Amino acid sequence: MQKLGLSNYFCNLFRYNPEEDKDSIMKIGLLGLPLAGKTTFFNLLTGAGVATATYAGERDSHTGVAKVPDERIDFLSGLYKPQKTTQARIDIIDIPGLGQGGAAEFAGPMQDADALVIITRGFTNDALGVCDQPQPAADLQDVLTELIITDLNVVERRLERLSKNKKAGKEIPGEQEALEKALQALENEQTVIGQEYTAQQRLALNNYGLYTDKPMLAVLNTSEEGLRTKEAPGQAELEEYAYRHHMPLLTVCAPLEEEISELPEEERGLFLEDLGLKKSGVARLAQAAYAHLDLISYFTVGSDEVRAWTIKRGTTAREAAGKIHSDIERGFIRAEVVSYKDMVQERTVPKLREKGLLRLEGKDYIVQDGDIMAFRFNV
Ligand SMILES: Nc1nc2c(ncn2[C@@H]2O[C@H](COP(=O)(O)OP(=O)(O)OP(=O)(O)O)[C@@H](O)[C@H]2O)c(=O)[nH]1
Ligand SMILES: [Mg+2]
Repeated sequence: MQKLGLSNYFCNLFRYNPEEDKDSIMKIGLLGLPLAGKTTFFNLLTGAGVATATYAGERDSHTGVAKVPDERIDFLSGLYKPQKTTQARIDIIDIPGLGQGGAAEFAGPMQDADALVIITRGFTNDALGVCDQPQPAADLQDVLTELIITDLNVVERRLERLSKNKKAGKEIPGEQEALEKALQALENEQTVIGQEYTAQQRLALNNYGLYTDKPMLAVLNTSEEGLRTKEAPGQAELEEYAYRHHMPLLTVCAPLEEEISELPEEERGLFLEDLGLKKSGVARLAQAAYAHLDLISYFTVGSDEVRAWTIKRGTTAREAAGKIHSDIERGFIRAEVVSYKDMVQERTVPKLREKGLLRLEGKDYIVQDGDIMAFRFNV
């Protein structure tokens, strides 16, 4: 029997293969109209320092990694002083401005995304010739319409093919009904994700990676003044529009916040506070995305590594173990679990054990946000 972590005084015996969890990292696609500030926002999230556009015409997408800030992981790291601390990651894909080619032009990078973040322009910039009064709600609607049209094409084509396949007896259960429901929504200018489906229909739809079947968040990229006053031009309309479409809305001033993110860590807080912001841009996006996608974190701790893992709320202990390695999921015996708040209170394993706060849980235990977990398994 092997153990991962906790009861062995947090010594992680198991070396997982980082290659294996590549697919399980959340991917977020940034999109919007040209010159909305997508690449600037991408730089803010990833620190990648990609050159921003001086003209609308860039056709390459970029991929980078945003590390998800979490004060809990900072605390655990302080406690265990591990050789390595690994925050949760989000892969960010910066997609060029939607232009004449429409959304279909970026099918590759967008299809991969687990969620889409639509950036809207809330600033004017004379040097760039971006002088029109911002209309972020109209811009958001333009992007949504673009996505709806692209999905509509896919769904229509698929339904045509399906009638041929049907004759050949190659039907996926639930597919026809799911696509018809999606078609109806799209024809009414609604998103695919906004409809209700049976489990079977949902499964069938998942194969398509339709754009409007992805969770979406909206970002208003405004000026410094807009950020301070919370009354940027068009902000009220955008708030209303996003609310009606069940999209969380984040307000940023991407270039200014990017500058702040380059300052020494101890200075950043003051500057953010001065702008009326409690957290960095990446922290605000991560918080909104986790809530909207119903994601939570659990932690593994040890002298070698303290690490955050991202899972869907409702995940069982056994499935959560599979995030680390499929062997641990397969050979799962038990999980040793400590709640984060108990760890903050007691701080050592003997104390937790003494108070009965080190729990043994079986495979069907539903992992809670902030759980510190170690797995016993047999392979
Ligand atoms: N004044 C002002 N300028 C901004 C703001 N955000 C971005 N910019 C500037 O606008 C220009 C375009 O920004 P990008 O981030 O390249 O915009 P983009 O959406 O990636 O543009 P495309 O990829 O070409 O569609 C850059 O020169 C930015 O510095 C902002 O909030 N205020
Ligand atoms: Mg760009």
